[in-house]
Amino acid sequence: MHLVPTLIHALTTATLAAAVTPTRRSLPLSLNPTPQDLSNVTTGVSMRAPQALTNAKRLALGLPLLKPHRRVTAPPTSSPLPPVHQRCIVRAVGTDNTDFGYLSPLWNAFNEYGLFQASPDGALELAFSYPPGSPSQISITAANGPSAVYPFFGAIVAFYSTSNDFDLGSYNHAYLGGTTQTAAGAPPSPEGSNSFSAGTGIPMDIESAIWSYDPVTHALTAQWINTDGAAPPTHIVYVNDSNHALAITGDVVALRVAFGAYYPELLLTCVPPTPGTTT
Ligand SMILES: *[C@@H]1O[C@H](CO)[C@@H](O)[C@H](O)[C@H]1NC(C)=O
Ligand SMILES: CC(=O)N[C@H]1CO[C@H](CO)[C@@H](O)[C@@H]1O
Repeated sequence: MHLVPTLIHALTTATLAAAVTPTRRSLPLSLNPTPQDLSNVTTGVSMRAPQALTNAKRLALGLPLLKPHRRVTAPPTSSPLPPVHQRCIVRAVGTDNTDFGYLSPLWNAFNEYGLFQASPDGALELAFSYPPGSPSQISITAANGPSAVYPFFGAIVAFYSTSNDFDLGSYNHAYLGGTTQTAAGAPPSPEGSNSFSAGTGIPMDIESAIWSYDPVTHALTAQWINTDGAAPPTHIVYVNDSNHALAITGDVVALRVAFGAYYPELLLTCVPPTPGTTT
């Protein structure tokens, strides 16, 4: 998997040498692979109405075929109380109080969430159910997301991460995009189906059960699980350059230093879609 970054790195080193902040290894300035990685593949994945490539198209493009999806059912709950069904839209505010508005249901060019809109109308609507209380390790569906093939608002290990593990001092990170479901508390699922991989043909590991929700404050927070099952620090950042991507990382400062950009850290809330509505 890291052959590809190495190749691209070799091709771009000359142009980047002057611009990159010194780190333990020099990185391209973009969190995503080069746009060339999207060539050919994007023909079937429009930004406005992204759709997964059919296996027929993937064959024609020389991409690996998608595995059939198996529906993962939630384990039975012993709670006698009926589950709470929540539908809400995502509001993003920087830790410095910058208001970024509402998360859009559209993906960026790499099939990641991270486009924002000022109006709550038509914003990305999340849907999830949980036993009464403050749920954690939940998978959340993007009810009006771009693709029913990747229905979960999940995390996709990023192209330039050196491993699947987050830690203080590491810029390792994961994009937020469309994923399939992974089990609560599980380590990254190897090459799980996801929107980024569908758009680029580059397999990446995923986790969907990363979310905690506070029904009182509406706070939506993320918790990554490392390969050894540990729960590292997890922060949400807005990659607010040409990437227009949301990502999670264990160390915001390390990420900023590695990519030479002051990416804002975000606090997300998931609020009722229409003012006054309770769900
Ligand atoms: C990203 O956000 C930071 C913090 O608000 C800001 O300083 C920076 O100019 C923004 N970058 C871009 C490319 O807009
Ligand atoms: C069918 C098609 O669009 N092929 C293109 C794939 O991408 C390469 C590199 O950008 C082009 O040279 C091909 O024409």
